[in-house]
Amino acid sequence: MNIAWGAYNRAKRGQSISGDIWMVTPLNGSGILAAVVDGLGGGEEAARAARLAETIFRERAERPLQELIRISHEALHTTRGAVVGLLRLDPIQSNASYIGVGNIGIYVYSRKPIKPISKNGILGYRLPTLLELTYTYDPGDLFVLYSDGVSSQFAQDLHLDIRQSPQALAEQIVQIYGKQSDDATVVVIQT
Ligand SMILES: [Mn+2]
Repeated sequence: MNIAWGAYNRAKRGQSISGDIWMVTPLNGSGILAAVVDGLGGGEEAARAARLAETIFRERAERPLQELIRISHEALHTTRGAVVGLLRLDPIQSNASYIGVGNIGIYVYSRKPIKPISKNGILGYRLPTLLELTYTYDPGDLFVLYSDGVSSQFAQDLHLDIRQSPQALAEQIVQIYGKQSDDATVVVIQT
């Protein structure tokens, strides 16, 4: 079964540059690595920190999640820092693994209880004891990664059509639940 995904980002009101960066990259064989990175502060400096983490994730996408977090933590010492949600999906094993550091949200539409959480911390400054959560998902489950510029209330919205395309859903969540006061990013992955 193929994975389909969509993503949408917009900068906070009055800014042309978003300090949030998202990434979805295919893995050798099967599966994807997805990330939402929110650089601290705003504008170009925030974006620089977030892009640095994204580059590391993209270039080493096959490596264990904990290693990716540790390497990016070292690399971001010279930046303002960033918070991150990092998700790997393997559709052959129906396996999902997640590590979140800082205020990045993840919500999973699934029949089984799949409720990953992020731990407090900041890449580049203070790494928590890493908590890697793994789950077996059901094909058809829908994963949503989002930055703190998006209200988590979307998950309670029964009027959202979660069967529309992942791209349309990502755009709709940002349009309805994005906060004007922050950069807003949503990545939707349909398994
Ligand atoms: Mn933010």
